[in-house]
Amino acid sequence: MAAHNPLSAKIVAETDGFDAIWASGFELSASYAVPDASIVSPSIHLETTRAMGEVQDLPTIADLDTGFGNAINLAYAIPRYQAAGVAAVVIEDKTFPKDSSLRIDGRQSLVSIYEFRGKIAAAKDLGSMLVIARTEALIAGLGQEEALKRALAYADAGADAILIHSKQKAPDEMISFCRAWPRNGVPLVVVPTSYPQLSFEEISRLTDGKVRLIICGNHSIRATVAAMRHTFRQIVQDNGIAGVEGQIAPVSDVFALQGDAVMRKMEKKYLPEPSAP
Ligand code: SPV
Ligand code: MG
Repeated sequence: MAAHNPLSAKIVAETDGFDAIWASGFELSASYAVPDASIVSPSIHLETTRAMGEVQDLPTIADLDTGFGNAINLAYAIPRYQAAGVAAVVIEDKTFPKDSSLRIDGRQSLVSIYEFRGKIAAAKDLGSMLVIARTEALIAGLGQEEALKRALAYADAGADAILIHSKQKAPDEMISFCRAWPRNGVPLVVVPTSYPQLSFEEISRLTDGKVRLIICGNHSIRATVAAMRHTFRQIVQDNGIAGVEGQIAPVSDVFALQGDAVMRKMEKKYLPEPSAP
């Protein structure tokens, strides 16, 4: 499940049923109210990813987009994300600066297979986390043959898994790619934002079990936006805050998410009463 800050990561972790945090570039960009187009600075990206890991224990999958430039930029980034404690990184074969895959008429240009293999090699050489190589061939409209060619080359270059992204409203091209994928030893990853009609079980069944990771790419920020809008409108409409009281989290819940229990223990231990010896 996607997260965009430590609070959302913590809420993902406390929801029984998710295996990992998706430190989504789309969500992080949206949380700064800027496009998902390599605009958020790498230092904010790294710091937010690190801070997400600090408050909960699920593995974090870092969305490194294009790797902040070429293979050299990525080579410098990888040890920093390793030190930040991430379990896996996703790198995509778009040119830097990237544009959002979901954007209608977005700028979708891809680097050469040769160049992207260098990025996979850098990520594998300089870190020990899993490297998920993401091809945007279907997003760029290049078709299944190109997507398979790229994905096979990325698997040969050492990628631990392949993320195949599609923004078609029907899941057909994703399913077709997965069925044609010949490397059962290299699992596939999907982000079903555009084809939400399939359950996770259906995705697994329709892809012959080759999809082993399903990323809910933006459901944390979209839930947040919808909830805030609803609450704010009602407050204005009611000309008061009483009406939303039963719909929003109690302050005690927010205290709990802030780790109040831990601070109380520390207070007892490290802040003795003035009268105590
Ligand atoms: C993200 O969540 O940042 C992703 C998935 O990369 S998508 O927005 O669908 O490209
Ligand atoms: Mg992204």
